[in-house]
Amino acid sequence: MGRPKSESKPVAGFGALVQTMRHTLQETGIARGVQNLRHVNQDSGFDCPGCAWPDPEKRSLAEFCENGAKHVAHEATRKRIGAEFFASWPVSKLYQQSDHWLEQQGRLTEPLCKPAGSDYYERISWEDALERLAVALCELESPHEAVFYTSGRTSNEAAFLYQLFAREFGTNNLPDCSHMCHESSGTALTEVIGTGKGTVSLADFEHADAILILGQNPGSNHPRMLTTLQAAKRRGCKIISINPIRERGLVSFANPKELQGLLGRGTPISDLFLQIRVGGDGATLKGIMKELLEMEQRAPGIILDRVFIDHHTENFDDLQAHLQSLDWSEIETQSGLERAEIRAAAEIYATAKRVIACWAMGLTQHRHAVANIQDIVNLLLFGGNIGIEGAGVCPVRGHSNVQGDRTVGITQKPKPAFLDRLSEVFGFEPPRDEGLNTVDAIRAMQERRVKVFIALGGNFVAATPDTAYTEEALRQCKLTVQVSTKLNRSHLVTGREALILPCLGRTERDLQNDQPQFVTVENSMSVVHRSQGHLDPVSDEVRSEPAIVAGIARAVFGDASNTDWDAMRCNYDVIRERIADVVPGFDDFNARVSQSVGFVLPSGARTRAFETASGKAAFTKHPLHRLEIEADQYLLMTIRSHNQFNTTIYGLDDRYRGVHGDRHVIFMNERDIAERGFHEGQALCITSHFRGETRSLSGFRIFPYALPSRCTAAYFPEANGLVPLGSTAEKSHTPTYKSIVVTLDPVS
Ligand SMILES: Nc1nc2c(c(=O)[nH]1)N[C@H]1C(S)=C(S)[C@@H](COP(=O)(O)OP(=O)(O)OC[C@H]3O[C@@H](n4cnc5c(=O)[nH]c(N)nc54)[C@H](O)[C@@H]3O)O[C@H]1N2
Ligand SMILES: Nc1nc2c(c(=O)[nH]1)N[C@H]1C(S)=C(S)[C@@H](COP(=O)(O)OP(=O)(O)OC[C@H]3O[C@@H](n4cnc5c(=O)[nH]c(N)nc54)[C@H](O)[C@@H]3O)O[C@H]1N2
Ligand SMILES: [Mo]
Repeated sequence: MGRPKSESKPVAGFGALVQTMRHTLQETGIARGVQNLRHVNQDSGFDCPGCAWPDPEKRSLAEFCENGAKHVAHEATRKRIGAEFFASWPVSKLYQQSDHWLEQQGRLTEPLCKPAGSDYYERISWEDALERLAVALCELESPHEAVFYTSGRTSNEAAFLYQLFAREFGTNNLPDCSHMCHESSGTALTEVIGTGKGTVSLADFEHADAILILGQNPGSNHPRMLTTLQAAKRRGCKIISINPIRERGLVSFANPKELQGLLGRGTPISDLFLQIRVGGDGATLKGIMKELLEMEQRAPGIILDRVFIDHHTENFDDLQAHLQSLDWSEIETQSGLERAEIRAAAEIYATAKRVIACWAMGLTQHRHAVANIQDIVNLLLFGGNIGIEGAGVCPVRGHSNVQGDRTVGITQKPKPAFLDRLSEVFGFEPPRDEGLNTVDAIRAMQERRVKVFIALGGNFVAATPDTAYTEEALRQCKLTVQVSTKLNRSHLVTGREALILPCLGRTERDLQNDQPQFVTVENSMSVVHRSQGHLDPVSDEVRSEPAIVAGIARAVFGDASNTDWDAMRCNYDVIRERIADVVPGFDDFNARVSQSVGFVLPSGARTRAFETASGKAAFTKHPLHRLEIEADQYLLMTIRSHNQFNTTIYGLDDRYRGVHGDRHVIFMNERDIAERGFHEGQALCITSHFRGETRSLSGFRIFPYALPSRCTAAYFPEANGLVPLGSTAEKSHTPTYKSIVVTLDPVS
């Protein structure tokens, strides 16, 4: 079924080492590079900005992966751009450049302003920049005309100050990248187990008998997870992968930290690979559960954990009746699998005493994402696989602090108890009405209900759906502000006036009043720990994110705030004390975070004390959704290559999938290609269809690939223009980036 021909070759190995060296030498040079890598994920060092996979308690000297090394090398790059660069590059000309080119220009070094009517960014002093921002905010008729976006690299300290500022200013308009990421996981889990977070720790992977990995490509996006999986495999744990693509990292892994690995000898990862069709997870999971019920009928009391089900769950009978009513042929059609494959998964599950389920964007970015994730929970509850050692749910987060940002208050829908605490501690009445999520914020800008857009990190215009519409929406604003480390597309699609406020990255030393500061982050398994950079800052002008937010607050409130913003800026211990006052689980924050491994935030689900209304975990039944595409239509998923961090493009190759020198490709099954009379390399126009609306992008070349029939893939963010803004997941409102209905036409 097409390429890649080298599918059997393990990922990582020597190649990973070569790439680490290449990016490090190219961006930072050897001295700065080595100094930097020495501190990644170490006790006194900084948290790798690559992903949210936790660090083991016993760290090795090189606790990073090839892609982590790329992220830090590109942040710590010696290349710099300031006012001189922007004097020779009008915004309209920069806009013509590719994301890859923009990334290569280097770090932003000074505050910049694009005045109304001008096509150029110019230098502006920090004082003037903050003053302009304050004036624009204070001129608004209502605080709800401002939107405060956050990307998940932001530290707990900066995020806490940012939400505090937005709420004291008077709005809950705090959308974040999580709306496009794991929102579906949070929504699904909160409903059924009473917490929106995962329930496992890294140590649980040492005890699991089986691990399910759904909709995730750890070989590229969470490479350190492969070391964990390798260790689990070596002690006999079974791994089941569920994915429309046989991602090579899920097939075999050569650990570059071992001699065997360097020599290219891999450890097989998956015992069973279920190559489902796009969106087939619900059907697959229901099939596995139906099979388990039939096994239980044949051997009662062996398969299901009846004691757990009786004591700790509700609605089991409903789900059982629903599963029994389903038709096997429908399950096979909708999952794209044969019953024997589903049975093989059920058999692994049935013989495992402890099971962990991991998932990422392949699950969350679909219309029925919340239901599908709840089916994962259903499956785990069958065997009592929550709240015991070696078992549980593991939504694998993307951005390195996306989970922490939420914990400290970045959300448009804060809980009343959180607002009550904020009010008591800071002495103001925070707004109670729900704010805008990411998709609604775009609509509000387009309709001019929002006039000022501020982004604490990220690349809003490239990450969101419907690029043309979103660009137009941002252009309606009076002022757009980006707090950033590096140039990206969101600096080039501006409101009438625009500001770039350059900030320190994770790798850099942060001094406030000559005192070194550190920040904290929370990883995917609820461990809060410190992060401290050691490199000289890229310029004297860049400021830390907490300092920038505190500066904005000072400029807006003057002396009218009860909060001592300067005290928090000068000493982040003070911010942490306030976090401890407001957010449960952070008692003795400063003392506890000084321990090298940090501390784990409490969660009832981890001990089966489910914080749901009934105190029980809930089984839920969801209809078996039929995929409805017409005879000439395909499903398109938008995925990451091995050489990008979200919208940041490091290179044009996708080594594990065999793509070189091009990102405008569409992966297609060979039979589908032949059926249409297409050929490899042919340029296609892709048109998406949603509620009678169409969106088209041209110039995507065909790359034959082993995908299920009628399933196709293209890269994020190149294909974002095809994602309909209105096509979002039920309940979580996450854009359906992984199931876009498209037609394909040759470009004449
Ligand atoms: N190097 C690197 N690391 C990263 C990132 C990066 O861009 N680069 N991004 C970070 C962020 S923010 C995130 S959220 C994570 C993302 O990490 P992933 O979720 O691994 O990233 P995606 O490329 O979106 O891959 C999704 C996977 O889902 C599969 N998939 C698509 N549709 C379906 C489906 O219907 N069912 C199933 N079962 N599978 C499906 C795809 O084949 C693919 O393997 O990684 C984080 N880490
Ligand atoms: N089609 C499609 N679209 C998607 C996805 C998909 O799978 N398919 N995935 C979605 C997901 S999971 C996510 S999380 C979003 C990501 O959306 P965002 O988080 O908004 O985007 P990023 O590309 O991660 O942001 C990169 C920019 O962040 C800035 N930056 C980097 N480090 C720092 C820092 O330390 N501080 C500050 N202030 N700025 C910094 C740099 O300027 C860089 O250009 O995209 C979503 N969009
Ligand atoms: Mo993400």
